[in-house]
Amino acid sequence: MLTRHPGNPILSHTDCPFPATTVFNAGVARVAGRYVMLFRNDHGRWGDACFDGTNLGLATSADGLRWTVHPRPVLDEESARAGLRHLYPARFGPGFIRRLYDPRITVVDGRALLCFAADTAHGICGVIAETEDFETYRFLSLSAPDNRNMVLFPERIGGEYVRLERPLPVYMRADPEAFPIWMSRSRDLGYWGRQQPVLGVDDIPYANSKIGPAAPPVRTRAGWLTPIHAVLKDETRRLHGWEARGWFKTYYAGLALLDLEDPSRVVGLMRTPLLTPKADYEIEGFRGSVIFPCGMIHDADTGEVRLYYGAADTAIALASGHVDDLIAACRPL
Ligand code: BMA
Repeated sequence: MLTRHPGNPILSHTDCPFPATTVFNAGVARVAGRYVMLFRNDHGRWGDACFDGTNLGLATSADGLRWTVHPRPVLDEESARAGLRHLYPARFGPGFIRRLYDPRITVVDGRALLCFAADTAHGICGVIAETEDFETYRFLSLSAPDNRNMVLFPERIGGEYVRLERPLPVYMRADPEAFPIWMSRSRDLGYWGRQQPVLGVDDIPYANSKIGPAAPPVRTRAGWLTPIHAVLKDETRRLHGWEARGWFKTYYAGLALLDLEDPSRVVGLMRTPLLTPKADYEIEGFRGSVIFPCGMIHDADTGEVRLYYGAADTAIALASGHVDDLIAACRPL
């Protein structure tokens, strides 16, 4: 369904002009005629399972293939905390944000919006921020813990902003009725409500542990084309990786189609993975056998769909296919 780019990985720590160790899970958008990428950088010692910190780096490109990394990270634990203090002046002291990661970019009504996960003193939260230049950010919302993997739809639906998200306690429940992927709506990007469950682990034949939103959905004639990540855990199979505790989870990319008017309705689903880890750069790294997409670009003129994904929590890779094949692969639930 998808073809891996022959130049993969398209970006890694060696491309960064600042301390970088694992560079992965990147949000990508096309803005004002160029490609913009925000990526996660865990920095520390190569091969060491403990990192010194995380930040988000910025890269730009004319063709979405060859990237230039901005000289400095654009957000780190401290600048993200400062941004949140500006939004909610009260309580966030030094060390409030321990890690920030998995950025996703969506342009809605011409506004570039960033969602990312923040491990905080209170638990994992989803943050939404707005930017004009991708170097400075205005923070708009912080979710209550525990929630992450937020992705925004690129249009308002029924006049409202819509996001997919993955509250953590839900996926931790062994109940097949528990749906990890949820949706919520907002009129102003600050107040979020009308939450609804969307998709469960039991819907995904190749997952047994957790699933979550991946890249922001793109509009097609058949519905919102919506990538997900899906996890299969097998404690009898230790996978490659520097992960000190041992690593047993394979992360696949999967694909769903959501109804254009009511995206809580799943109208199509791929029953097999969209991408399975098998290239060297997907198998070897900090956590081997991980494919984690955070960016998808649809070229409406050619029908090409590009999926940007983190490979083995170590580098950024690209695979592409045709929108018609992807739609055809999603069968009704
Ligand atoms: C998830 C997130 C991702 C990561 C994945 C695999 O829980 O932390 O950032 O890519 O695990 O390690």
